[in-house]
Order: sequence, then C-alpha cells, then structure tokens
Amino acid sequence: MTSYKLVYFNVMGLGEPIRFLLSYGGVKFQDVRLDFGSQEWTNLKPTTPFGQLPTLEIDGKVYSQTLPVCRYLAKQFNLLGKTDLDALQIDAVANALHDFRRLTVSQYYREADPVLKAKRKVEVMTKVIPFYLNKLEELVKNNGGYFYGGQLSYADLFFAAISDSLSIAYEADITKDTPNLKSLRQKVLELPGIKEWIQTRPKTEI
Ligand SMILES: N[C@@H](CCC(=O)N[C@@H](CS)C(=O)NCC(=O)O)C(=O)O
Repeated sequence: MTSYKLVYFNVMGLGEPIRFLLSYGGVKFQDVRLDFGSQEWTNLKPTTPFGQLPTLEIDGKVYSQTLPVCRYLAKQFNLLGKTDLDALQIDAVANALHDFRRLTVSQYYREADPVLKAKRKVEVMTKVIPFYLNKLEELVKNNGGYFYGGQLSYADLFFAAISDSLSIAYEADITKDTPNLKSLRQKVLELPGIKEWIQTRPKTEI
C-alpha cells in the first residue's frame, strides 16, 4: 500500500487542497503540521526541494509544489477529465485558483506591514476578488455545476479547500453573492471522504 506523508504548517493554506484530495481518494496519510517560526522548520527548510512547504512524501520520496502534487493525485483518483485537453482546461482553473488565493490570502491578508496591508486591501476587495468571483461563477454556471465538463475535477476540490481562507480574508462568506459557487462548494463538502475530513480535521483560522 502506498504511504503518504504531507508536511505543511498548522493552517489550511496550500496544504488543504492536498488534504482534500487524499481524503477524497480514501487513502490514509500522515498530516504533519509544523510551526512557522519553529526550529524544526528552520532545520527542514534547506532540505526541501524549493525551500517551501507543502511537500508530499510518497513511499518515502519527497515531492513539492502544490499544483503538480494535486494534479498527480487527481490523476490517481480520476479527477483530471478524460482527455489531455480536458486536463489542460482543469489545470488552468486550478492554476487560476492558486493565483486567486495567493493574491488574496498570502499577499494581502497575511501581509505583516499594516500600511502595505491597508493599501492592498483596497485593490483586493474592489478588483481582485470581484474579478475572480465573476469568472469562476460564470464557469460553474456554464458547466453544469462544476468548473469543467459537467463533472467533478480536482479544480472543484481545490476551490472548496481554499474557500474558508478566502472567506476569512474577505471578512464574509466568499460565495455569498455567487449561488453557483456556493452550491459547488457545498456539493464538494458533502462528498464521501471529504465530509469525514471536515469533521475530524484540526480547526485552524486560515
Ligand atoms: N509555489 C509553491 C509555493 C509554496 C509556498 O508559498 N509556501 C509557503 C507557505 S504557503 C512557505 O513555505 N513559506 C515558508 C517559507 O518560505 O519559508 C507551491 O505552490 O507549493
């Protein structure tokens, strides 16, 4: 049996889409959570492929970068469409979601400098969030309740996994004005494996 060990910080962040995929796939995984400022992370950082987390160890070998890791798992669990062109479209949505999270959560919400944060807030609230929500809502509306092809893909799981963090940054339910995204999120949270993960996962703010 394949062994999986996810190493990330004690937040949802970029670890959560990987945790969602592993839970959906019904495989057991070690969910290692480090403290950002810890000696453990300082020691581990130079040994990781690109000095950052998450990493996923598969049968003892370390792999990094959230999107390729998600894509690999999506392939294992049949969440990458049927053709290479399906996969290309699904990857594009997942990549856009990764950008959306980075701009909203990493570059604005987690910004430590209050002056810079206040400046970014205006841009994020008035431009970034409306832009992505509008595009994403349209996709789901035009694709039978999913991001692509009228069927579940890893992009759908990715969105549901980052939605809580997006809502924290947005200071409101990120799906409050987008009914299609709201029901997609709900559908994913009800999936076997993911439902159990949500009930048992450690509770963290973001
Ligand atoms: N491109 C990477 C970005 C990973 C990343 O930004 N990781 C952050 C946490 S979300 C990190 O490791 N920060 C700690 C550090 O850089 O020391 C991915 O998508 O996985």
